[in-house]
Amino acid sequence: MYLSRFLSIHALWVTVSSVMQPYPLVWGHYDVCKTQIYTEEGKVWDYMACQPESTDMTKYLKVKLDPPDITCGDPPETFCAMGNPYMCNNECDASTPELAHPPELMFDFEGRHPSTFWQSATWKDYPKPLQVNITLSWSKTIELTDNIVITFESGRPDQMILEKSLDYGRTWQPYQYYATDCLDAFHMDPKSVKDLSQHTVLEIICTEEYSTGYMTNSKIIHFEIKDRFAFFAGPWLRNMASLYGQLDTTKKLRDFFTVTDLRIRLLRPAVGEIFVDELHLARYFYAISDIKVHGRCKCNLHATVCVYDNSKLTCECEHNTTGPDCGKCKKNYQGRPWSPGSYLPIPKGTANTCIPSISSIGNPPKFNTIWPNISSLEVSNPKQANVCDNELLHCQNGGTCHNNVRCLCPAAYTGILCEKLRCEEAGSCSSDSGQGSSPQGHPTLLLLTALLVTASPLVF
Ligand SMILES: [Ca+2]
Repeated sequence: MYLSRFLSIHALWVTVSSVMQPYPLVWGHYDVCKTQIYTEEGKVWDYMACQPESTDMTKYLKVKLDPPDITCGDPPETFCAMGNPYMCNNECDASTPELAHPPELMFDFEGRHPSTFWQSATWKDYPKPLQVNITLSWSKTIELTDNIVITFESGRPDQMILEKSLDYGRTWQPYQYYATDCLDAFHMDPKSVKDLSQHTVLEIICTEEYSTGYMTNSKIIHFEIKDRFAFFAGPWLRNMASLYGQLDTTKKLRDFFTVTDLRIRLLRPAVGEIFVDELHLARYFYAISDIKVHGRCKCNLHATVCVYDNSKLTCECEHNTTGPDCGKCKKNYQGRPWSPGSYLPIPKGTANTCIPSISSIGNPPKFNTIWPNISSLEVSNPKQANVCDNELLHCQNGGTCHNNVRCLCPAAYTGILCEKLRCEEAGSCSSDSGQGSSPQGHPTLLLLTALLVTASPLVF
């Protein structure tokens, strides 16, 4: 008795299911999916929201160039030196390793001098535009966690568009336009990320910040992820609770930082002058020494590990979820609708584990029938089998939780958490049912907002 009380008072955290990983400052914890704890009931699992560590995603991508033969050196050609358009005896030769500039040199280890870089053929077909698409594909949804940084070895392009895809390259949306003259190139007023705000953070802008010509020192182009985070988390990203809250409740914001592919569309090389020097077209080309993309596998807060196997990234799903992004419940764990984990409440979040299917733990419940006590069934984890409680698994729409096994729903509602309108199930809702007074479409959002407000005082 004494021992059990001792254990319950000093809850003993014994087993960590996942290898503890150092977490980047920018995202905080969420590095453990579950731990075993001792309670008076014995050893049970305690589940938390979790996500993989943010890492260098260029190790896992496939790169594709369009046109495919746009890399210089086949046949060998000469080009002018950076900064000296009249020294045009540099050679690119694809068949000589020391003189070749293949695409993989955009992703190799940098820090050496001189830099290694990919280079395009020169603009010898002027005035036909010299355009190159560089597509980076992960075959997996990933979430960007840091700025995309592209380092040029040539001058930065006069016109460029960074695009993203969320559907493995089927459709593309612009992420940011880059030009020496936004109005002229894209009919857009030039803007900087600093001109945006929380309310306009998703606006797609054209920036002139990164396109100044040939002779300048800076070679870098950014797509500013951190500046966008800072609208919610403050300039030093200290108020992460605020950012997490927004990501949890605003799908558009979460999707903004999520990609399966990126595409760099190089539309016009650095000219640096008003007119193209037609006598020295070997001055004009694109060369990129490095591309940085930091992010993590999107696992819907149901995994800390993302494995790279057979050239493919896959989440190692916990919480009885499955699929490449842990986007559905495992077979026999369909006891309630799948939902992503939640960052809230800070710092451990909510796992939203999939629970055993009703058919797998006994007879399906009927309305007005109390479920049998689940702990008496053959369920290995009584804690996991909770259908509702007063902390995280709230019954929705005014329902009350009965013995943690069933929500008693108001007459108009049904579903395991009273999340569905009864008329909807019967197909007899009038057109305005479910609107207005019913929060049926957004119970999670309301719950999260409530958690957010109680979790910490937030400054937006
Ligand atoms: Ca390189």
